Amino acid sequence: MFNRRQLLGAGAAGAALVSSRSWGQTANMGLPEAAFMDSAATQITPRPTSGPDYTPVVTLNGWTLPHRMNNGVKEFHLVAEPVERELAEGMVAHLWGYNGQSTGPTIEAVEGDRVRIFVTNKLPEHTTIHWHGLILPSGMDGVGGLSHPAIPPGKTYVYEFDLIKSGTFMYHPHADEMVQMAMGMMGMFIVHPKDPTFRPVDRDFLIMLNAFDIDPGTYVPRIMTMTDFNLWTWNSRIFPDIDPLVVNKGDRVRVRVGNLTMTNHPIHMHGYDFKVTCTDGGWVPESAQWPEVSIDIPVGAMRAYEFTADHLGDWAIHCHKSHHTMNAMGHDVPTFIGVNKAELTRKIRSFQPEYMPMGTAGMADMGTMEMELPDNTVPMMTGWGPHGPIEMGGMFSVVKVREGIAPDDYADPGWYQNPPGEQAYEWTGELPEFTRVNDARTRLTPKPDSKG
Ligand SMILES: [Cu+2]
Repeated sequence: MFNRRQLLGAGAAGAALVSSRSWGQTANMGLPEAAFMDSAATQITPRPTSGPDYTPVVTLNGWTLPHRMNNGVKEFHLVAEPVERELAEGMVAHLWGYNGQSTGPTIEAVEGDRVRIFVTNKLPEHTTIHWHGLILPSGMDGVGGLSHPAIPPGKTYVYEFDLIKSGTFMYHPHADEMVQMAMGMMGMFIVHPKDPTFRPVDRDFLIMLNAFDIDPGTYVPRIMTMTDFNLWTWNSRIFPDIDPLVVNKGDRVRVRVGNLTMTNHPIHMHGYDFKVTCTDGGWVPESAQWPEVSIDIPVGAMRAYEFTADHLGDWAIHCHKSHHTMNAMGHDVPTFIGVNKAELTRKIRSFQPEYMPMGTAGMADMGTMEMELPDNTVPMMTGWGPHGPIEMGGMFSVVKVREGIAPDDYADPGWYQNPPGEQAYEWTGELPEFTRVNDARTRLTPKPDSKG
């Protein structure tokens, strides 16, 4: 029987049912159904009703691939194909992905399972899937030409292996890899522990770090870009449209972050300290864990960290490289801070009356500006909070810790109301005269007795 439990999932930001397509029924009789997702909304997977208990992962703006049981083997069907992915409202990218989306659906199984994964290639060129971090037979490793012949367009290959260890793994092509990964082909592979008492959590979030270089007004990523990407994404999604991480106070929370970009990302979460509990190599023993507030996710690696959600609030979670929390920005813009543009502005306005000088006092005005943008792009810095513009983009979201959130409820609870006395406020009393040292050579902190 086809296991439909995941098909009932309702998203945090609206429900989109998994639909299915048939792929040449005569030729592919006996293949598991290839589920298809047409929405970028987070799909919540219900808890398992048979087998070992585990908390299903929540892939932000993603979904878990349904499977069926066939004589004790868990069967999945991935379809590599061109997809249209909404990176944010107002911006769609033409990517390559799996089963209708980039990133591909999350595969979830349990330690000890045997899995059989059918991979149908609907791309215009050959592909493979490498199962990053999984311990498996050499011929199942998915390196085109090395492990097995690459899968030609229109063909289906079968991968089959035992899941001998639990943890967080990834999948991606290992054939024309540079192009296919730049086009968005990647996903996560979660193996839950067979023992439900091994490091259980109440909430388990999943973020795949990826990146695209898409010129404003265009749809297809520039595949030759190596470092100057202009869209830094989580699960092929950018702020302000990455879903929040909704948590009930007191929950034990795990966040698993994989990095298949070409640079490292220090993921910083406010309000908490936490410890790395797992890498794509396996679980970190408790004696080897140390506290952090930013965790660097190396290229081609995964880090999972855990914390207990004791602190109520809206807590930013973001990459600490400040260029990675911007959208669609150019890197060749000159710096104008401190430049007097009055004369220049007067001259330009004589033939272009609506000209606006920008950047002379920083770039914060970009966060509120309503500039005319080309089709199919998003502002560089954007997003509104309860107290004004957030001035972020790219790899940014919010951890929302509240009281009274029901188990498995991930609906956005809105903005946090700071209790009285717990919010920074304006000083409205007298301001003292500021003493400044005028000597340009000695602009150091003045001694208490020095006079300007
Ligand atoms: Cu980053």
